[in-house]
Amino acid sequence: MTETVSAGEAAHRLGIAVTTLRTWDRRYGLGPTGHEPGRHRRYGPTDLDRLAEMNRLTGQGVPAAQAAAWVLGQDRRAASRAGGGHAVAVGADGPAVRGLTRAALRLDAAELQAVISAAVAARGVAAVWPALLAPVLIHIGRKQAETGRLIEVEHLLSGEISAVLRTVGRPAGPPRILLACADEEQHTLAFEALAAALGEAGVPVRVLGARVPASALLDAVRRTGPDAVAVWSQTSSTGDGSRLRGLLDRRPAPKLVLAAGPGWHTVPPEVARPQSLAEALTLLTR
Ligand code: B12
Repeated sequence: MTETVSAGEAAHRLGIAVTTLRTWDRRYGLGPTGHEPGRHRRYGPTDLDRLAEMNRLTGQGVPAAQAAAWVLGQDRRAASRAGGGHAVAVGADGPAVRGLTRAALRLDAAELQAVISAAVAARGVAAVWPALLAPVLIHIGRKQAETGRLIEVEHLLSGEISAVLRTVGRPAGPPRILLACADEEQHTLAFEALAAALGEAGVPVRVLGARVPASALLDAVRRTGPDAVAVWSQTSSTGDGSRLRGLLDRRPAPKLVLAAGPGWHTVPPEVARPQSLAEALTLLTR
């Protein structure tokens, strides 16, 4: 059976007053769906999602009437898409992940930009990447693999994420950390997030970006002498760990070499293998 909660519990979960909840119901029709007159109002998961969206929008300064119209309109858009459109199961992930996934599927660039920049401004990249951005990318990637479609969604979403991550300030000072994607690796977002999170932590970093041949990476290491080098591989075709050997063999070798991302295989044992943004941050800021 679907779990439903009382108005008091719903308000508590959203961090708003019960009176606000009742006002939204009375004025804008944002009450529990399927409510029978004379019975207590019980809010289900969809109702809570709608209210969370309403709360988020009003929290960003959108007038309540406009926010309600948007939330209710989104419901209608979702209903009209059912059957013909794309639905992505977001499982246990919360309403924020669902909302952003839907905005991506609608190719709603303005909404993507607004939501991602508000989230990053409020909570920082180190929190928003694992809680919101990575789950949305993973859902969309899964759906893309199932359908063979949605490449346009991946491109738009990636572009909007990159644009927001680039707005995070980079601290001054000589970078002691070098980040690069492996040769032929075009998936850059995780390292864009890592660079931004390091920036938030006040750590200067040099980022070489996508598709860095092993010889170019070695040249950059020779020229800049970083303490730590991290290389990202998303797919196994770019994750031949033996190519990291050159970094370990050069003298002086960087104190720390990281192979990050799910693509890596046959990685030399001296190389660290962080499994998350948080773990990479800990290793690099130690
Ligand atoms: C966005 C995206 C793109 C964008 C990239 C834009 C950019 N600037 O980065 C574009 C459109 C360019 C693209 C291109 C391609 N992509 Co693509 N893409 C993705 C997508 C949706 C997200 C990539 C990403 O940022 N991942 C990073 C995080 C969000 O995901 P994750 O690695 O799975 O996260 C896990 C860990 O890595 C860890 N983690 C998460 N964040 C971080 C951060 C750090 C620092 C660390 C250490 C760990 C960590 O936690 C997660 C759970 O374990 C993925 C789906 C996916 N699951 O990744 C497909 C995906 C990676 N792409 C895929 C493919 C096939 C391609 C293409 C070959 C063709 C295509 N179908 O699009 C091309 C070629 C790219 C190339 N040669 O490099 C496949 C790879 C399949 C495979 N296993 O080989 C995936 C998995 C989607 C799918 N169809 O199944 N892609």
